[in-house]
Amino acid sequence: MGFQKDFAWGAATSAYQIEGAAEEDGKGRNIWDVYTREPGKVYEGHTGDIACDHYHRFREDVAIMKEMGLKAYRFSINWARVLPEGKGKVNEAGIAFYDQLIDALLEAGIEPYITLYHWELPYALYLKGGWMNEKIVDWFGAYAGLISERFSDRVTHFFTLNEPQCFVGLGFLTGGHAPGLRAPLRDTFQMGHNVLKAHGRAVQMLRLHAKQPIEVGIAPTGTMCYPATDAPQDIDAARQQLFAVEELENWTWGVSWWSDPVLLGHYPEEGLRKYEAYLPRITQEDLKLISEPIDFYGQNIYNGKCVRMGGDGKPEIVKRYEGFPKTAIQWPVTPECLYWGPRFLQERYQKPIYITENGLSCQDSISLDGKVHDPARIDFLARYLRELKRAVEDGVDIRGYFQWSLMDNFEWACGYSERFGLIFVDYQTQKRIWKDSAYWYRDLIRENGDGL
Ligand code: IFM
Repeated sequence: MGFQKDFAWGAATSAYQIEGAAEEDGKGRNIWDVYTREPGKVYEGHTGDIACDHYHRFREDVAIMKEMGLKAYRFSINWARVLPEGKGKVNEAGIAFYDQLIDALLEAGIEPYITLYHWELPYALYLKGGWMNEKIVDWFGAYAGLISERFSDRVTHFFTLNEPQCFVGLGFLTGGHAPGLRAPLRDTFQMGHNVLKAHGRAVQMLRLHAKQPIEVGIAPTGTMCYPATDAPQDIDAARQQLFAVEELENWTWGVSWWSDPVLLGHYPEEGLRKYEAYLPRITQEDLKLISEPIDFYGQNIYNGKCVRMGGDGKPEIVKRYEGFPKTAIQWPVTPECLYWGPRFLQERYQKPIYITENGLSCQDSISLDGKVHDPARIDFLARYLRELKRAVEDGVDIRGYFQWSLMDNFEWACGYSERFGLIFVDYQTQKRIWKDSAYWYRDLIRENGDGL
């Protein structure tokens, strides 16, 4: 037994990271359009103004996906491209772009998976307080309604938010991402709560405007945990550690603080105690909205911590040995996280799972032979996907896997210095070159992962 026949082998991208066309056809600005212009914020002053020029080259990109044999493609809508002010007047040219993209995907036999929010907060809404303003629950809801209204005749899978951990944490707590604030803790908790309420409202609005039955989920991130040994106490320690809440200064990075309210209808007790002094008023009505039922659970998984049960009966993180393998962006290579992560998440949340992102950045370049050789990516993916397959074989209901990323793109504060793609993008010419890993992934999809 291996991956199910209709397993969604996919790749993912996000709007700001690939689209470019930052000021075309009536698009409004978002916080990244503005942030990237501030000196010193992004590596060598890079911006997403052009990025992979996907806005103009999407047909070529869909042709690549088709050749790769992708079954599914996860992309985000650039909120200010369809609603330049974030609300109110619709930009039909923006809608037309996504209409064409969706049609091209369907024609190529690729299932579109839409993410509503992959960090593209319209600047006009930011000026009104953005995630701090409770009205964003309705703004995001209206936006979700519009997307459903226009696209759900052809698209049946939607994710509300990508990685609230990052866009609240990096954007508003540590300030390394747009809009680059270090807001007081109390404000960040308020924001987090608004974010979750906005998710709930979006779920309602997606369904309300749907033209056919749709499936809705969320795509958070987090560092997974895996046990040091197969001993039950280490497994239990890893599970406990995965769902523990973080220390106050890192609070956004936890898994349970975001996912428990969505899936279980309450914030974790441990967090309510630890963060008490900073929390906003949380009502039963809020929790009901936040836990509006969803159909599946997405999780972005890149790495994990090795955990064992300590002598004091508390989970203990095992120190990595010197020279532990890591990717170009310095993230540890820990394939086990793709077995234990989905397993623990499904135990707790009881939903089908999609791995909504997984991948790595490498020091890719064009070799003398004109090709891009990336053995490290192939090795990484093979190791990780073997673990995912093991999870499937042990009964974890995993419906799909989205490799991050289809092509090299704008890696936020790192600009174009990190390459996460299966497809190499030469930013001087916008030429797309298949990396060896893209061929490898194509072959893997053809055999439905059997050879892993
Ligand atoms: O590029 C990002 C993506 O936008 C969100 N998840 C992690 C990726 C790699 O850093």
